[in-house]
Amino acid sequence: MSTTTRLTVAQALVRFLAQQWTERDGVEHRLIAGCAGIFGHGNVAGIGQALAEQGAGTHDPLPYYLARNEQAMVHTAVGYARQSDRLSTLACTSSIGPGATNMVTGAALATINRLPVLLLPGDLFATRVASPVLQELEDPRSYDVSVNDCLRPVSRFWDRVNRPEQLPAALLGAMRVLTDPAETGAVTLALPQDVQAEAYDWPDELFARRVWHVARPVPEPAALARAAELLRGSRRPLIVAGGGVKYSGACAELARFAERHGVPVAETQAGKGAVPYDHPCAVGAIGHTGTRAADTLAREADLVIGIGTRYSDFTTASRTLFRQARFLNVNVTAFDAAKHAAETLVADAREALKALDDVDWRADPGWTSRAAELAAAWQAETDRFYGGTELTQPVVLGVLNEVAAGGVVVNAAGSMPGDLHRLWRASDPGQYHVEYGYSCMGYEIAGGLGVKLAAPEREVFVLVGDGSYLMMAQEIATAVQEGVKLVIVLVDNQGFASIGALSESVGALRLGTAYRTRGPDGRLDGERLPVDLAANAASLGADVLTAADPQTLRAALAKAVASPRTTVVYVETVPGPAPGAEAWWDVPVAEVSGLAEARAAREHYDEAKRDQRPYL
Ligand SMILES: Cc1ncc(C[n+]2csc(CCOP(=O)(O)OP(=O)(O)O)c2C)c(N)n1
Ligand SMILES: [Mg+2]
Repeated sequence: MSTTTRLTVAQALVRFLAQQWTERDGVEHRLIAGCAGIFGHGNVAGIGQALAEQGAGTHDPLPYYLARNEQAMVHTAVGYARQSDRLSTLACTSSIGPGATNMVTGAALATINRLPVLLLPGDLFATRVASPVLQELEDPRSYDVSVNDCLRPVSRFWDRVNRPEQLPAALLGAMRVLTDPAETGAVTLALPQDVQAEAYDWPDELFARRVWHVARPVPEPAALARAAELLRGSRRPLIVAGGGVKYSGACAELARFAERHGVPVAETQAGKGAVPYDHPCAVGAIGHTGTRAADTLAREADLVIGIGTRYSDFTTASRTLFRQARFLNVNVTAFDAAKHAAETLVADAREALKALDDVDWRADPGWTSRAAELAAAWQAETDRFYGGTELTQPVVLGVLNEVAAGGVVVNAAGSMPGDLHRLWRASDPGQYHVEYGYSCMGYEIAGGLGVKLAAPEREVFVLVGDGSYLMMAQEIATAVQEGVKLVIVLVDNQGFASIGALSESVGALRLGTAYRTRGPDGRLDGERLPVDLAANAASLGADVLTAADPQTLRAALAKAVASPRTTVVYVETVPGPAPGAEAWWDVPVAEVSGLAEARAAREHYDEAKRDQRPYL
């Protein structure tokens, strides 16, 4: 006879989440390892009460992490999920209204990067008994709308639990999408505040331990035969390794396949580290932020084997990079596999690589050796950038690369992702964590916190620009609260170096890209701002060290590594040599303008655009 337990909807939800596991290759992980949140009306009396009641503080089945900003807490969940190869993540609970809409950016970031996060925004009364409540958006056309509907287009699964009876199906639907490699992303369960507190007799099966098998779909035999034929016809193949290689745990299979068949391996931002930087087939970063080695090969390749990549415009150099190639795409998601009119293998990356390994075929030996020569030349160039005597950004990365061996580097926006993509030397796949699907300023510290929670045994180095830091530094307080140690390298160049350079190149005169007071001519080109970011970091509870040259930077980083406390190493960089773009990026320029700079930029733009292809 089935038994029941009487609990509130929120209590049932918390008890259910603590019992969810993933399994892949026989290894199990907690699917929801904890719950980040900020309480207010809409979640304090429901989920807040349920979390308080569940257990004994830090040993709670679903530990609670108090965050400082709802967007940031979703970044933390994303960092956690990515470092866990999507097998484990965090839930995020918010109050209604601004708490919920603050999560929209984090949700978009998760969905774009194909990373699982579970969002639990509070919602209006299902009974509407007291409408309009504080923070309610009223829509005169329909009472069935709340701000949580903003989360629909950025979620891969979205549901509103208007009655207790709806909870079990909503939960199962949510877990299915979180654990499906092809569908995963942000998952939202909007929870009306009155329903959260409502009691119901739940069947006890709801709280049984449940293991979600994370699938490794195998390639269809006919598709495999077509792929094999393409391989056998190729003399100059190039692999483009994306994040899917890492999430599938296919890095060893990729390295073996590349060696056996003599195929150079280029990497996207999400795929960087899939093969060690000094692997004989590694040619490094590809695309607009690519190495000369990879981008040269991309232009000459006759076959591009995309594995676990979504082919963003940075990867394809806005569809100007691959000039002679056909595409063979291996992807667990049919949507991505089909891009660029490719021959498709809709499959798990590891399974597909194992199957393709049996094809009796090799790239032209001249092509393989040329790739190795180009890669060696790029390594020599990296040494030159790393070896400067002044604190330019590449020199900062060089010193950090030396100190950070075995650690994880975290970054997201500004000029650093490009420099990191081209120059960073990663020896294992977990060492490189640059969020470049959404490239969201403010991800760095919050995301780094999630990385460290997921991989406490690793040193986590957060690289953050002054612009990103000013947008979202407050999670330093959360790291201090949790005793979670981060090494944060704060790179101050007085504004938006990246967008400043882009602005100049499109004839926009660097408007609004330097941090300066309003000057005599009415433009933002006056005095340097008297903002002290090092003091700001100290005020949030971090230890702060300052570096003025490569030697003091090395010493400060060593001290930060030795310390058990979250430490910010503050660095003011100087402009200096940095690797330039080897391939284009399409940013449209004004077609008419009174500015000579804009007219010149448009001429360049029109010329570059001629190389753009539809990839049919
Ligand atoms: C949330 C968000 N807003 C705007 C942008 C556009 N953007 C990209 S980089 C950048 C400037 C970043 O400045 P900083 O962190 O100081 O890095 P720097 O460019 O100086 O290296 C801006 C405004 C963005 N990526 N994310
Ligand atoms: Mg800056």
